[in-house]
This record gives sequence, C-alpha cells and structure tokens, in this order.
Amino acid sequence: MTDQPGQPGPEERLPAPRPETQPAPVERFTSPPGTRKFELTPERAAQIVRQSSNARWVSFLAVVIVVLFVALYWFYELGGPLGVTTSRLETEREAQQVLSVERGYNIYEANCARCHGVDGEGGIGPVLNRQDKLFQHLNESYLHNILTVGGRYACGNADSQMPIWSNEGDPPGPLNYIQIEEVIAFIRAENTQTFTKRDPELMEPRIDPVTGEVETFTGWVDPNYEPEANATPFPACWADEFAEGSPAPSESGEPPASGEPPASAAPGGSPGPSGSAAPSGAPSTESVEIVASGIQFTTTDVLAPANVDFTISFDNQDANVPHDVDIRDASNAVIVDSQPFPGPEVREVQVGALAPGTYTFFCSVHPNMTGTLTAQ
Ligand code: HEC
Ligand SMILES: [Cu+2]
Repeated sequence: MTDQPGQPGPEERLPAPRPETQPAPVERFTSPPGTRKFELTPERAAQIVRQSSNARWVSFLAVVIVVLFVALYWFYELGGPLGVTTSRLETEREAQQVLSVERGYNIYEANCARCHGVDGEGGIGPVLNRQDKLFQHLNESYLHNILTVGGRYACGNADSQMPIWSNEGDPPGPLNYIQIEEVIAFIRAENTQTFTKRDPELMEPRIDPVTGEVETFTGWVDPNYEPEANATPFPACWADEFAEGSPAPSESGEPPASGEPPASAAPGGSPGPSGSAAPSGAPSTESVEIVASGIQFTTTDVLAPANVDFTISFDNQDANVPHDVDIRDASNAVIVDSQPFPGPEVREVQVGALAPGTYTFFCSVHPNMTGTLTAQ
C-alpha cells in the first residue's frame, strides 16, 4: 500500500515519445484539371450569355405575373378604377343588405302589418310609409329605440298599444337583435330598389300562383325626397302632428264665434259652448253620440237626423291617444273634417245638414277606425 521509495508514481509515467514523421507528400485538394482551366472559350462565353439572358426573362416574366395578379386581385376586391367594376366587397355587402330587407319584410308582415297596415299605411298604429316621416323622424336609432322600449317611447304614453319587440327590452320582446336590424332595414329600404318576397322558412322566392312570376316588393323610402322649404320638421311625438294647429274649440272660456252672449247658453239644448261656427248658425237640436275606445269606434252604426244641423258628441276614451271623427259621403268626399284630440275627453263636433243617405265616419289618425252614419 505504501509507496516504495525509488519507484516512480503513476503521475510520473509519461507517454513514450513518438518518432518524428514527415507529412505525406500528397496533394490534398484535387479537382479535375478542366475546372482549373479558367480559359473562356467563345462557346462558353456564348452559353453564359444565353443562360443569363434566359434567366433574366424568366424572372422578369415572373415579376410581371405577380404584379398583374396583385393589381387584378386588388381591383377585383376593391373595385376597378373609375368605377369600371364594382368591388367584390361592395357586391357582397349589397347582397347582404338585400337579404336583410327581404327577411325584414317577412318580420314586418308577420308582426307589424296588423297594426301599421300591410304597406305601412297606418291602422291602429300610426302611418309609417309617409315620406315626411321617413325623411327624419323614422330614422334608424329612433326605430331601434321604439322597438326596444315599446310604443311609450314615441309620446310617453305608458298605456301604448305598441308592445316591446326587442328581446333586449324590459320585459323582453319576441325579436332578437338580428331580426330588429332586419325589420329596420325593411322600413328604411328605398323605393328605387326591387326586392323578392321569400318564403319565411326556406327563403325560396315566392311565386304568384296566378301569373307564375316571382313576387316582388319595393321599399318605402324615396331617396330623392326633399321636404318643402317652409315645412316644419316632423314632431318628435307623432301625435303632435294632429294636436298641432288644433284650435281646441271646446276648451272652456272661449266665447262662441256666433257672437251670442256666452252667459246665456244656446237655448236649443246644445250642451257645450263649442264651435258654434256651423254654417247656418241655427242652434243644433239633435246630438249623436260616437265613442272611441281601444282604438276602435264602439259605436259603429249611428243614426242622425237628415236635413238639419246636428252635433256629434265625440267621446274619446283612449288616454293619450288622439282620435277624431271625420265624415265622408258616398262619393268619398270629406264633408266633415274635425281636429283630433287625445283622450279621455268629450268634444262636440258640429255637422251641417246632411241629405238623407249613408255616410262613413272615420278617424283620420287611425284609418282602420270607421263606422256608418245614416241620415234619415
Ligand atoms: C298592437 C298594435 C301594434 C303592433 C303589432 C305594432 N305596433 Fe307599432 N305602434 C302601435 C301604436 C299604437 C303606436 C303609437 C305609439 C304611441 O304613441 O302610443 C305605434 C308606434 C310605432 C312607431 C312609431 C311611429 C311614429 O310615427 O313615431 C313605429 C316606428 C312602430 N310602431 C313600428 C312597429 C313595428 C316595426 C312593428 C312590428 C315589429 C310594430 N310597430 C308593431 C301599434 C302597434
Ligand atoms: Cu283614432
């Protein structure tokens, strides 16, 4: 175990020296002699020229193709210069818009037409298709709001007949936000454009069974409509259209226009002091009662005396809903045109002598409110 003196330790054992060697006298890097001949023969030179010219052509053509492709694709996507072609994105957007309007038409017909009319001509709900309303009043955000808040958004009438439509409303209505956008797209669609009526489920075009042709419709908005220069803008609450300019004839305190002293009431039993502007000036002796309730005339068949002036005692029982009672004769000429007023209120409407016959009375605010008046 212990190191013996005189014996070399392991660390002292060095490798045995190698004998000196000469590097091998060989050429280490060799190549065929041809490559080392840098002589440019005329053939080689010509070949090099040919090759590089070909290569330049190929790359030039490649660049041209790429550039042309980029340019053409650019125009394809974004539209040609000077409007030669319409852009694909634009076309796509238009197709989307058309589809929204066509879906909106179905939503409108299914949900809104019963109150606002098939063509928006009005009924229980106010008219929607009139250019002066569409121009500013029925803009997108207003439509959005009224469909989310319900009819009370229009005039603050808490008892409005118009329910909430959007499922984002409180309480939620039946239409989701896409359907709301679509019905708005329909109301705002322009009358210069023709759309296809489609089956609501399959969105297949509807075919008229008689003519065999695809049924179409056009929008309501006239893009060229300009309000008349002196026109007042449409009021924020649609009902103000009817209240405005109303002379409020039956408000108390106004002396009758006939010049009779107001203190001595007309002797003929005419109960109100109102509108004694009946053409003949004779005090009306007969009174006919007409009642409006629930956006309906509840008296749809009334009798009136013929050949004498009479009064309609018009009872509007609908809170905050304006009604009036106008009369048309058999030839559709309007012979009595009274002013609408919001209920609940009773007002007198003076009617001049009528020839015996049948007349139609109607509310100018709600075209579906009609009744028959028979003078005899
Ligand atoms: C039950 C009848 C009824 C139905 C159904 C109905 N509405 Fe109405 N709508 C009304 C009434 C009534 C008003 C008037 C609101 C008020 O002042 O109380 C109104 C008001 C409106 C107004 C505001 C009009 C204006 O001139 O400011 C718009 C817009 C409207 N409705 C759109 C629609 C749409 C779209 C639908 C279908 C999704 C629809 N309504 C369904 C009854 C209805
Ligand atoms: Cu009415």
